[in-house]
Amino acid sequence: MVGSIPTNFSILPWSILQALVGMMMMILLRSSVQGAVHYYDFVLTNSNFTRLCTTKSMVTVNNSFPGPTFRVRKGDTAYVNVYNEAPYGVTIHWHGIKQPRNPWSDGPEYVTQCPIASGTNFTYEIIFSSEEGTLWWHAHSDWTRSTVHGAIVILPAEGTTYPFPEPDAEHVIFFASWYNEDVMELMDEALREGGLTTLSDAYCINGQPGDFYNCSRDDTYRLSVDYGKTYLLRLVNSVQNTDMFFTIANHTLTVVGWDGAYVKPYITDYMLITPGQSMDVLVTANQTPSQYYMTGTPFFDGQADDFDKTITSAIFQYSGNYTPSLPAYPTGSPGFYDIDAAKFFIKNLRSLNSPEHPIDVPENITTRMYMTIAISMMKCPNDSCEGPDGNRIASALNNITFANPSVDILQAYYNNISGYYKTDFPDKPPHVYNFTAASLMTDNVTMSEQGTKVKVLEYNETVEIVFQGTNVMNSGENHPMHLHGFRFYVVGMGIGNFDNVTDPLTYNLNDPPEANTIPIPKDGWATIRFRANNPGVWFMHCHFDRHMTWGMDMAFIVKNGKTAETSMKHPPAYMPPCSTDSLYGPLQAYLQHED
Ligand SMILES: [Cu+2]
Repeated sequence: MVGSIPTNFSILPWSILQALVGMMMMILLRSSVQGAVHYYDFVLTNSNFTRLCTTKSMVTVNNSFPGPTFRVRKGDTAYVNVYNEAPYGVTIHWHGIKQPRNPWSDGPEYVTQCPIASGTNFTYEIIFSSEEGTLWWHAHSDWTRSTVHGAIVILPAEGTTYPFPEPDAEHVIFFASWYNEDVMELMDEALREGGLTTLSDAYCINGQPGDFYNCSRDDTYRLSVDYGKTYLLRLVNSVQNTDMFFTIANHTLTVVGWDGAYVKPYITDYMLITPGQSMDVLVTANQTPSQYYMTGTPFFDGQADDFDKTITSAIFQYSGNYTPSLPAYPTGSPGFYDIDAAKFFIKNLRSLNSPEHPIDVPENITTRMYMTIAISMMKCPNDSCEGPDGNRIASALNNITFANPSVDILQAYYNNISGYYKTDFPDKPPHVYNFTAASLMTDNVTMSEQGTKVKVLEYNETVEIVFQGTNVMNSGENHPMHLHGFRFYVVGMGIGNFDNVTDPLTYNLNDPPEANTIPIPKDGWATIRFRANNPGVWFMHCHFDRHMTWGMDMAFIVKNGKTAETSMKHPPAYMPPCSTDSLYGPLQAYLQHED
């Protein structure tokens, strides 16, 4: 059974020593691990890619954009050896994989590890536990996620099957952004000047912008289908800063999975997927054989109107003999600003909650947090930044703008090294005001405080977080909040300021969906619950990269339980040292010290 699962990319040759070590580990692990063990090599290199008639050098894994998909079964373990031949330090995150007791391999830079320096390598141990469906991996340092990403397909465990009829075939549909310029340089410039970030030039499906862009038609991604067959499409959104609507002209979609958990089949004409989310959807090729566009359309609900207003496409192409016409365009695709369509889609997702896929929603809550999400500002020396009044544009959770420490929080916590983080992340916002008022530009709400603050949780606490979207800086928009180390239940969602008397009465505790990334509604709230049964250090942040780098982040420390099985694993023999920085070093800490 070991190594029996095919991969769609070539695995680089192992040295004899590595093979021997691997065999020994397999023998050792077979007694304790149920699933198979997989080994992959990721080589990060700079190479040339051309889109929109523009050629640039960018960092990818194994020279592929998107990077390799790997396929495992529920309960397997994978070892991924990352060789960093990029010119700067990088880390990789295994998005949505809980990594029980194993924060050492989670990946966010300066939270669980320091960057893998250029010219060195690091092996991640990825422990698949309850996840089933589609998840993904991506770089988690600065904006390298833009080009360093790929899908993870997690099949049902051996001897089990999908909770729906076996599809005839399956394909990954991977959304990403394309920038004509170097993304790291764009980010660097924006952060130095303290203003807005540059918009992307295109969106891509499986690395290709599609028919509606210059110089792209010849390479549009085509999905060949046979009439009468049913396909499982595994969608991932790795777009940098934008939610996407997905549609296939004339075809109905049945959503069956979200973030590596099954949902009750939901039939729809369109889907909404935010950066950070992955969704599984069934589509049957039951229309007149022809060509049909699959489209990825941006969804935007902010006031500033600053987003890339282009549409990516691919072609759902029937095999067989017919006279090809122009592909049909989806008439029911929601518009860029269709906030009702976005809300309607999210509200219809429910967990499967079946005997084979039960849920366990915490009911007796021991830790409650009320967390405001805001775009904010910080003072700049001589008011020299590009934000309003010469301030630096930032973002915050409970008014705290997260700063990366120069030694990662996990190492500082495990080795009891003081001075790199504080444990006073607040349980509620420091000021109460009308969070969703139409105009919120006064200094007492717009200025945030920078710090590296964590919230400490005892093992097995039951946690409820009410996220409160705000209109601070008149910049209300939805924020896809992502939690590492857990999958949480989304028990409620609404518009306006959260009312702690009436709004809990609307909670769904029967079949709330489980997710790792949830869009908090614009000028609204959402409530999540999880059990803190995974000891370690776990990052939580907005999955719009510009908001993440502006500081819309925090971390949880979950303490060990009383037994070895409820405690963190020991660290691997080698962790990347903190002496080497990623391209710009611990950027936010640097910014903090510039004045
Ligand atoms: Cu955000």
